[in-house]
Amino acid sequence: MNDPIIRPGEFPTICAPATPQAVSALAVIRMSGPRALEIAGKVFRSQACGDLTKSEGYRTWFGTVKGPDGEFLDQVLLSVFRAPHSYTGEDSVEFSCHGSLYIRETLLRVLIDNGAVLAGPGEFTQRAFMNGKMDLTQAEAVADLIASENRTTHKLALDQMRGTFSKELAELREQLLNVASLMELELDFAEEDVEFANRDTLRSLMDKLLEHMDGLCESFRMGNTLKKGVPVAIAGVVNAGKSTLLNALLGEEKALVTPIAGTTRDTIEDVLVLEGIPFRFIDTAGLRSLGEVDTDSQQYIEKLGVERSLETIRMAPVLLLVLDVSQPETYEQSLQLLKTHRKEHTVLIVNKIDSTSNKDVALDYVSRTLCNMSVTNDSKSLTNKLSILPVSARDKTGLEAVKNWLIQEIRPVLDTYSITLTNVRHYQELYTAGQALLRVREGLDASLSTDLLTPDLRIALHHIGSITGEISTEDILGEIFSRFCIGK
Ligand SMILES: Nc1nc2c(ncn2[C@@H]2O[C@H](COP(=O)(O)OP(=O)(O)OP(=O)(O)O)[C@@H](O)[C@H]2O)c(=O)[nH]1
Ligand SMILES: [Mg+2]
Repeated sequence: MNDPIIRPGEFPTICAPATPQAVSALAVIRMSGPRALEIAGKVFRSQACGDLTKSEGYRTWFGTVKGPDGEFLDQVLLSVFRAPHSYTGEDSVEFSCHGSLYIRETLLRVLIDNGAVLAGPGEFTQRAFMNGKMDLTQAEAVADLIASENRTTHKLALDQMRGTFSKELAELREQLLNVASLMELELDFAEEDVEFANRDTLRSLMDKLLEHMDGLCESFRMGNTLKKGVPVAIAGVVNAGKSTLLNALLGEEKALVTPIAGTTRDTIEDVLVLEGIPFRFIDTAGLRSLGEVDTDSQQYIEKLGVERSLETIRMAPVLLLVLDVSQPETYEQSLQLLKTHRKEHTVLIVNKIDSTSNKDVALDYVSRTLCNMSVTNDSKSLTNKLSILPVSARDKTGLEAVKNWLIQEIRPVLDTYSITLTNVRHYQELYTAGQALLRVREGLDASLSTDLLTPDLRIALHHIGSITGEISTEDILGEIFSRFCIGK
């Protein structure tokens, strides 16, 4: 009865668990391929359904499945999908059985005994790609969707899965193809020295394409930032309470806190998701001028920490500048940092507000110091649109205002990026294509002949095509789908 042999010329029928390998109320086992209904029909019995191979698609049947010796194994629900209206584009079934490890493994074994093979990682999605149900970027987005942990990464994956990015690429490719075919035509008529592609039109088209690709590559930086969390540097002079603020925001004792100035040496970071936006808070070493120090002294370590802090502040788009309200003598030094390190998104955190008897007076004093500095420095931008938030990191007051400020600052920025390139492979391909186009653009300026321009055009086309999978090699496919989990 057993029929493990794959029929010649046929894609094997694959099966795999789609739910995790753990005891649960229910488990799902899926099977896809030309023989999915036939194999399922051998192990599944249902009075209502009768011959499963004749079942229409989008139907769910209640019935039983049997074990290797024909014994009753479980009661299940079996969903039927008929090609091409299934995830993979092939005939597919999904068994919802009880989530015992024994039932799951036995059911899989019976399916394999009857001719199915165990799927590799991502093989269902690979089939969907092969059958034209989605292009490569969409298939990759499925893996991102499964891995998404918050609303932002979920939205990025969904946008990509809906094909927004693919559509944009397809347009790019189409325009390039038009140019390339005209130039290839010129090659065919090389003897006659004709110009089918007007060089001025070509030049402006190249400029447009390059600008477009630049924008996409730029959005990779943004997309990547989003995946890892928007970097938020917590900076200020020593002892201002930066580490206490980090701990209070994260709700855990992540960084060491002591009354000793210069406690934090290395940057310490962790991600916190606020209303779906991942923020990566980075606590830095307190900034103070250490001058010349011996390389074998303790101070040297602190100096290295300070250098690292400055680098972090430079890279992060958001700055929480922490000021210790109980130390007015540090105000100027703290506020000087606004001059040197102000970001587009900066907030002044007036910390240790618990230590003042009159909060309003203290805040007013900070504001006045800031205004005075602005006047003396002739730099009105210091106070311009700067939010000042009173906080007690120790008592955990004022934190909601800090979180709200972050959300209000960053959400509009994220909303402007509707199409975001987040995948490093896409970025590499686009970048290489862009480099090739740049060479074509330079070649046009140098009035290079068509036969010298076309190779780079072909390279650009090849790389754009390999993003969506129009041009794909086995190696690329193997690498992409191996990152999936089994059963997807
Ligand atoms: N009263 C009061 N004390 C605070 C507050 N926040 C921090 N402190 C105290 O200030 C001291 C320094 O706190 P840290 O969080 O280590 O300061 P830091 O800015 O990280 O210091 P460095 O890493 O040395 O630059 C500790 O004794 C904290 O308990 C606060 O809101 N109120
Ligand atoms: Mg610290």
